[in-house]
Amino acid sequence: MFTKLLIANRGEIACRVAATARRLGIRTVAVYDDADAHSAHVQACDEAIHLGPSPARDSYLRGDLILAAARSTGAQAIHPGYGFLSENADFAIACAQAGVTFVGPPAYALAAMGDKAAAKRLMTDAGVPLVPGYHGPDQDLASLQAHADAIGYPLLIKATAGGGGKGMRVVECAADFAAHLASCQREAQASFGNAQVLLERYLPAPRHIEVQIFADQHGHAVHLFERDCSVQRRHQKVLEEAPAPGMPEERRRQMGEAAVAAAKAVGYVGAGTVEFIAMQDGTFYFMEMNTRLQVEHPVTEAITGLDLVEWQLRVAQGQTLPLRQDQITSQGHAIEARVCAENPRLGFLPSTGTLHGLREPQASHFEPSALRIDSGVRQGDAISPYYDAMIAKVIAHGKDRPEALQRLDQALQGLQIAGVHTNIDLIRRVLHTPAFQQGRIDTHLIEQHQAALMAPASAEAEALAVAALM
Ligand code: MV4
Repeated sequence: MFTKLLIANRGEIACRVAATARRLGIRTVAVYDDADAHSAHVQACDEAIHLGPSPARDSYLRGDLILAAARSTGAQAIHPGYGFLSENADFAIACAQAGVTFVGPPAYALAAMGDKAAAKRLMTDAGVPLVPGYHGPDQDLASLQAHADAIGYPLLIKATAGGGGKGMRVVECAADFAAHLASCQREAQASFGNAQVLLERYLPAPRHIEVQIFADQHGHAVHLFERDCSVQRRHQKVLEEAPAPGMPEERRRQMGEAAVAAAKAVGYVGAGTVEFIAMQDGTFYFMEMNTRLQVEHPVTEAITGLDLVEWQLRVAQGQTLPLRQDQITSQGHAIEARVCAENPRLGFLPSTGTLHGLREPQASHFEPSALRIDSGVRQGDAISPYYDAMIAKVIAHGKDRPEALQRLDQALQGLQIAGVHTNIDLIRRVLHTPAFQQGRIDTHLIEQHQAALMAPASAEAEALAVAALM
């Protein structure tokens, strides 16, 4: 094992990685910007190095400063968390050149999966199912229009350098294609410095089901089951659960095998997520592969009882995977809610300010593992406009889905936050919709229930909420 790890991130994920490192006896180095000098992640680590001012490009995205911090503290490895430098192939290469272990996949896998068209071509060869579409090199209007007409409408134009919903256009008919293509290419060029696009048949109201995979440096690859992340708002996930509601065992096996085939096709190493979209009839297609540990990894940890950060650290040091596929099992149901500082009544505008109050619900003495709260902020901290507005991830586990949902609802009711607006009320309303309760979920659920989810709370409920804060 390496003896010192630099954590190139902030907030809850930096705290999360530090907790596992501490448990394994690895010393930790935090990095921080001007605003984070006294933050939770700095206190969670043994040492800390200041990077620079607050915009991430001057601090958490400065690979050169982060490598200098690793050198000056003697850290042998860097865990990038998620976001920031976690999927940056150039940074992975710079780490290798500096003789520091990057706790993540090899640069070639980051590059291969970062290009969504190249990733899809790889998957075709590996026999992983793809949405009918065009992922080739032709990029002129006439060729793309011909490919689009052959695929049929409605179709989607996606930036090959995009992902997570950025740089996407739905085209309803052939006559609209040229205008949407031009607008998508402009946005792709401006956002990613790359105007390349791919075309796909548009699938209405799909489910987002992703499979957690792990691979080691010795050619072994396994999956740790799936997560259903369909409940989202404008591509921001709101609720994530495992296993996916209503998934038959046979399809779980097929998706798991497809995800492992995807990982093997790129020679993947480390933790990864293979994202599929699934139709209501169960048909599923490869969407993209995320080459990092994801925000929602705790639901997988809850059902498998495994520590994914520990696996990442073991794999990064050249150890073989701790378990074979037949030794990985799933128990019960887990669900995570992302509690964010935002104002649903103001179009989900980030709600910045001081977190005057933060009181977490108590875990049960009898079922301590039924509730987990991952947070990187404390009472009195500022919620700044610079970074994402997530205050906490609340993860509940139960013997089955109804028990997990009930425990999450109860935990959210007991989570008291003052000083900023949050989406807690919205999440609890989603949990109470009959569609969600029955597991009839898709990516349009929040949109479809917009009116009921956004209606002002009754005077009585408001009064209770206010009383609870006093
Ligand atoms: C799609 C789709 C429908 N048809 N592709 C959005 C994020 C990116 N990872 C994939 N996305 C989609 N791709 C085809 N061919 C609908 C979505 C989509 C979506 C996917 C997952 C989670 C939420 C979503 C919300 C809107 C659209």
